[in-house]
Amino acid sequence: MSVLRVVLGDQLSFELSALVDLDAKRDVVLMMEVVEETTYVPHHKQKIVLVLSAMRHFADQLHQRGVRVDYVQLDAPDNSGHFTTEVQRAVARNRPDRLVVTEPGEWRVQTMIEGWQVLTGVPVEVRADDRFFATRARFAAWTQGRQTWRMEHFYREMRREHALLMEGDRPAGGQWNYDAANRKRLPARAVLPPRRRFAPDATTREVMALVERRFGDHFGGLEQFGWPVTRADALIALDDFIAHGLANFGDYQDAMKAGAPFVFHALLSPAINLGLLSPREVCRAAQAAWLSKSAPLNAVEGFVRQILGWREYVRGVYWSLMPDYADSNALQATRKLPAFYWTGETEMRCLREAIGSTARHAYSHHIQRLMVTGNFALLAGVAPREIERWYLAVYADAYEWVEMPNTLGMAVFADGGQMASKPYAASGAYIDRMSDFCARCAYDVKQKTGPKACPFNYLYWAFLIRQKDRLADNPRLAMPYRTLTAWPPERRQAILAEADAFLDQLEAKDKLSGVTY
Ligand code: FAD
Ligand code: DLZ
Ligand code: SF4
Repeated sequence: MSVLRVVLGDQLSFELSALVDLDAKRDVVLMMEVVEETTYVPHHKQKIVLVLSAMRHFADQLHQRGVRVDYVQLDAPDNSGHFTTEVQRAVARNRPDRLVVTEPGEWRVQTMIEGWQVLTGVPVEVRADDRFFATRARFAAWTQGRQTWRMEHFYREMRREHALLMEGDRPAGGQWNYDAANRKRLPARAVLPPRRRFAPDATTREVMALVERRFGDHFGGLEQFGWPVTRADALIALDDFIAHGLANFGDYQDAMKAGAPFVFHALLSPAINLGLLSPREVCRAAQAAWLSKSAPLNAVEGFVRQILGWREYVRGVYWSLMPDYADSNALQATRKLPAFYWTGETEMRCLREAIGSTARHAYSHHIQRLMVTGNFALLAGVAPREIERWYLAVYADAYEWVEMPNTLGMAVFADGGQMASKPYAASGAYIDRMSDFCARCAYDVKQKTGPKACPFNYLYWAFLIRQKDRLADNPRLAMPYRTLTAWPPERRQAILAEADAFLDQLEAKDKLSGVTY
């Protein structure tokens, strides 16, 4: 009985459910580099290099363990370019009795796998992805009978279930959540830790050349590539973060600083999402740092919440609500994505910084994604699908199961409140409070209207005015709507006109420049 075990590009874990009962004498592992995956969105060049290089290293390590790997390289002469046709070809080559695969991270790929049995004539077994703390079924059970699916409630169950940061049945330190302590602005003289980056080895350099040759017109640069592409390097990156970043992670989690895109963040999502690190070992390493008193509880709880809470929760939301979720547009937003998301050419310094680090590193941290690029798309009324495809393309850690709920649910409120209790809409004052961007911006964050006024200011109020029918009843927005009601109608009209003029001018400029992807 020989089994063909399919390992997808983000399933690079030796403990993968599709590999647990592998028989090295009889079985074959199939790995496929296919152009369909490298181009279904115009991925940042670093993301393609990361995935392909990590796949090649993983295949080498399987070889070293005596496993037979049928590896299809992107430039192989007969490569058909699609998962399904490559699986058909591999079945013809290897003549297996069965196919085994771990459930994929994207709906799109799941629908492909559903066709494999009929197309190949070989039985296909799809196994749960037990690298996550919660299976899809566990999340679905949690949603039963609940009107709202708040992350915090799910997170508490996960803490209990996985005994992380617990003292018996009580949360460590007596509180479940220390978020209130985690919103400090970075002091001007704060010393940021140097970050452990990894120089490309021969395999990565080979993939870089391939990517420049085949995808040279894709977004972003390769010069700063420093992501770990093996488990060994990913473990070094984890140790480095625990030793030098974690202690301050909590305090400065929301802080932004020009020229310092990483602040105290972990930079671990690319490795975790590929499978090089397990979320369990990352959370345990953080807990151990707290137990050994090398990091305070507000930092460790804040960090564990991102992984045990948010990461698991967004995956649950994705699989519970797909495929309809992808078309969510509760706020009826229709604008095209401004071209500066691809070029970084804007006078708005906060956006220039966030998009610049995205281009250089295929990374920006959560608050830059949520409160700068996401907030602008929300306030400008960019069509959810446009901004969603952008996030999926530009970040090294982006896969639909995690990116889509973060974008549609958190950043642009396209799901109408399934995830967030209110839109994360903010004026320039928030960005000014949490960063040093505004001090040297062409716009003035203190001015509310006029040619020098920070666009986030009038866009924020125009957004609330336009969305009044949908949002005014939200108790968490009672205060700004009370403010708006007190304004004379002419003031509201003037704000709307100014916001429209700004956005129309942006659109007109984009039409002239013709930048598209
Ligand atoms: P840290 O801030 O140090 O956090 C530690 C870990 O927690 C991360 O490595 C990640 O595994 C997890 N985490 C933190 N926040 C989230 C979250 N909201 N959802 C899921 N996991 C989280 N994350 C992705 O992994 N892939 C994406 O495609 C992605 N797209 C996003 C799009 C938008 C619009 C927003 C607002 C957020 C998105 N995130 C995404 C979540 C978050 O921004 C990244 O996980 C984080 O910035 C990764 O950097 P880090 O490893 O330094 O994380
Ligand atoms: C992201 C990506 C890229 C760029 N290329 C490949 C590839 O050539 N082969 C592969 O197996 N996986 C790739 N991936 C990751 C897949 O897109 C990912 O496995 C699916 O989106 C399912 O989550
Ligand atoms: Fe961004 Fe406005 Fe600050 Fe400029 S002034 S950096 S546009 S928030």
